Amino acid sequence: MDLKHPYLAIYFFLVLICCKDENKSLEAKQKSNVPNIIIIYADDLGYGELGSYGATELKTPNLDKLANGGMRFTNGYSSSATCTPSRYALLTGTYPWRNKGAKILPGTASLIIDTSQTTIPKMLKKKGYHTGIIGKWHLGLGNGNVDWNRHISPGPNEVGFDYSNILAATQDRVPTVYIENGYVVNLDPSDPIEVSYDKNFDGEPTGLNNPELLKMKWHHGHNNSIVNGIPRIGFMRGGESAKWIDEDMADYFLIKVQDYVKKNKDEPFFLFYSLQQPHVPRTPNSRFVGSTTLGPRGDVIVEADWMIGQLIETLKSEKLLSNTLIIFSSDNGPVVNDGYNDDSEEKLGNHKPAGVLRGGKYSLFEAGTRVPFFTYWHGKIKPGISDAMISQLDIFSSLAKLVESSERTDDSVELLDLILGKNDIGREEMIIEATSRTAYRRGNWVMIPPYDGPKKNELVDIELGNNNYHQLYNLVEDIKQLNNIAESNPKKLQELINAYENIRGTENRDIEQLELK
Ligand code: NG6
Ligand code: CA
Repeated sequence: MDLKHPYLAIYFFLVLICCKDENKSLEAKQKSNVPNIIIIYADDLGYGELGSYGATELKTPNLDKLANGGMRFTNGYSSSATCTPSRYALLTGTYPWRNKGAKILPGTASLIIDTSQTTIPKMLKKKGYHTGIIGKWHLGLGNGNVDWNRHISPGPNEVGFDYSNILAATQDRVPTVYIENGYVVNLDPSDPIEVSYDKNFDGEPTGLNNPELLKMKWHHGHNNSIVNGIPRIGFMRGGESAKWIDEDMADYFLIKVQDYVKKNKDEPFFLFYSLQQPHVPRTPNSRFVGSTTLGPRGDVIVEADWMIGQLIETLKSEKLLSNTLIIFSSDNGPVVNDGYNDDSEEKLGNHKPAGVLRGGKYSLFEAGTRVPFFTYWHGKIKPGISDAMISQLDIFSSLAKLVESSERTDDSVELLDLILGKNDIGREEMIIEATSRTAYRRGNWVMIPPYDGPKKNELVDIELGNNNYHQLYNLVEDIKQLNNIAESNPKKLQELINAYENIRGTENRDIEQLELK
């Protein structure tokens, strides 16, 4: 620029001021135009558990209203058949098998999301969102050897959440306390918490040794420390005043959710409402006990449904409903007996948690990862049903597009138009995962490589998908995966193996090829 020329310099100065102002007003406009975003994430809710997905033995009116009033996906998937990997993938937009740490974690595990890694809340924060997580975390906390009596970090607040109020791992794992922004809630410093997954603390009762103290009996695992009459995984001592009451947990988180919405209603907010139901131990509040004929497992699904109804009422009364995009899904498929004798098997009756699908939680068959998945935006998304393939991985890039962020991740396909019901084009292929094993879906085809290990987990009564030969299914002709057509379709099989290895690498190939006939 020739600043020797005074008029030219003034001109550029004016242009600069103008542009700055324009940018500012654009930013302000964008801020008010983007919707609030709420992801509601159930824990172990299967494909067949909602009325809108065909359930007949229990009623889920609030979730059905959203599912039927929005885009309901029949081919919506979690990334994994267990919790931690699915949550990792959802928040980071990255396949869980790329991170060796993304497997079911004990309550003392370190944080598995790198604090320099991109996440949905980080991406949204850059676009002016306030971000919060309320409910289950299960992605690890700290860097090893957490002192539960001090500030616990890194955790959700270090990977993008402005506000967090969480349970560290699962409802069945210690520590059984709420953690708000890195601090254990209601902790009395004179009664410090100690946690171990290796050995019990001297003199403390356990589920194994003190069955007389139990109000819920364990079936497998779950026989360490006893909290609130329920035996857990892991040992814990102290922190008496901070221990949660399981039957109040849903109300506790709902109140936090409602407070969060009210407090942040004037700015765009992103809320990850991470439900603990219907994971074990199933502990419905007394208001919901007996609300189904299915025992506690059915009752907590109805409880969760009621909580969502209350959240919708709050959005309505705060006049936020038409400016809030809601995404609902589940972290993995269903399991009936996951370690406690809670009548769930005895009272299951005609309820089919997995719907028509084969397998369940922990399984490479469809029920492991194909889950309820719908989007709702009052007045914006036209009600519809889509058979297009969508993974929870895709939420990252789709939300980025929605808020005009240029961030994308390699594994996350941008499917904003599908999510908003503007087209019906889903992803073409994906890897699914179940306890470190992976399979591949493309179009209507799914290929499961050979795996060692039991065909069935007898304790939870679920077929895992393991076999010593390749499996190939056409999901449109055979949604139940009963006819393995690998042998009669060698070309198709090879095509899928190649495509699978293209993404997954050949890491598993030696075992797999060995078994390939
Ligand atoms: C398993 C637990 C199961 C559940 C699961 C995690 C035993 C025998 N089983 O190890 O009860 O807690 O881990 O579930 O301990 S998830 O949904 O968080 O992945
Ligand atoms: Ca789960």
